[in-house]
Amino acid sequence: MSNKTNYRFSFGPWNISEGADPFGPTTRKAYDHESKFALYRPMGFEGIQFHDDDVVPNLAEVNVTQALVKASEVKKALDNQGLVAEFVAPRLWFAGQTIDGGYTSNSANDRKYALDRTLQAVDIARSVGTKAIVFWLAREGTYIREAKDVKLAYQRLLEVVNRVLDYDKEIEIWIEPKPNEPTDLAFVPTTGHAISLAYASDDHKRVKTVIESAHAILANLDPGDEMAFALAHDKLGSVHLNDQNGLKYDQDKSFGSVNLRAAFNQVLVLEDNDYGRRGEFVGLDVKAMRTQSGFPVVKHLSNTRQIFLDLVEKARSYDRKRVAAYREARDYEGLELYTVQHLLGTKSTA
Ligand code: XUL
Ligand code: MN
Repeated sequence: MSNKTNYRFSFGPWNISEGADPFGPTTRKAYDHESKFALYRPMGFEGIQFHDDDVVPNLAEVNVTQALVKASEVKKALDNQGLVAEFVAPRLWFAGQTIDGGYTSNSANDRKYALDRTLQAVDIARSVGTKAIVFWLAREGTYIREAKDVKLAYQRLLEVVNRVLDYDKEIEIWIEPKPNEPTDLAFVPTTGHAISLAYASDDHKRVKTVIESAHAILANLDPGDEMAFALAHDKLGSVHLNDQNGLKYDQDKSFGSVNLRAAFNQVLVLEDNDYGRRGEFVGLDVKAMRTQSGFPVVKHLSNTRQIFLDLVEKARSYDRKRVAAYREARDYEGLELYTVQHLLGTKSTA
């Protein structure tokens, strides 16, 4: 039943972007990185999702101490604005050393770079005030499968998970699965893979997942079911709500903008399982359309938050007794009409 959670929302600064895609340049001016923080509270957000170099923008040019000083300064700035860091994710897909992946690269030197950068991201996370790091395993995979020994790759991933758990006894690792892009064949493509990796680790309670709607859809899976699966294992660290129009490139569309019913079912799963009661965020990962003008462009964020809240209302007014009766009678045709009319807001004829 509905728990009436007051949801807390987060997004990452990369969600305010300049409109570039692989086929064309930017269409909007860059909005100053630090000024983005001031946009959060007025729009109803309090959590910031960070990459390591969102916290320390010139990460490659500063030493370890300077990076941590910067992270503590960012924490102070966040405290002053009533904001919190939700997680820090090591960005292991930009530097030359990550061209063949980080933890699963065929180069030992490059694997060392990835591990060192990850441990530094743990320190940055702690300094900016969060105990969560996200592994979005962008380039951990291949363009052709013969390029890597897959079993060895999974062993290497597990080794890194264990190294991180051992390095900081309080840190949590949230693995964000994605089946493709930028690689063709990605390691850890689904929630099931992420959770298996968690259970194989030395302290599975500290290894969870972030489920992004679009990533689940790209794996031809239902995002709400993926969330339910993670919740059944108490392993839903966070969600990245968005939408995706079929099996294409990663679109990061506004939540519910393609498949409203699937979005409703995601909200139902979160509502019915008291998601958020321990402070978990409703995270967004959405991209504004390239055609959108303005400065800064943020409607896709406020729209997604609003669509989520509208669907929470729909979830709370969804008549569970009626649903139970349809289930009992195994009248799924009736249940379907009731559900669709409930979403449409039309008078029920079911
Ligand atoms: C990429 C993606 C990332 C992660 C954080 O598809 O979703 O932005 O959420 O690295
Ligand atoms: Mn994401």
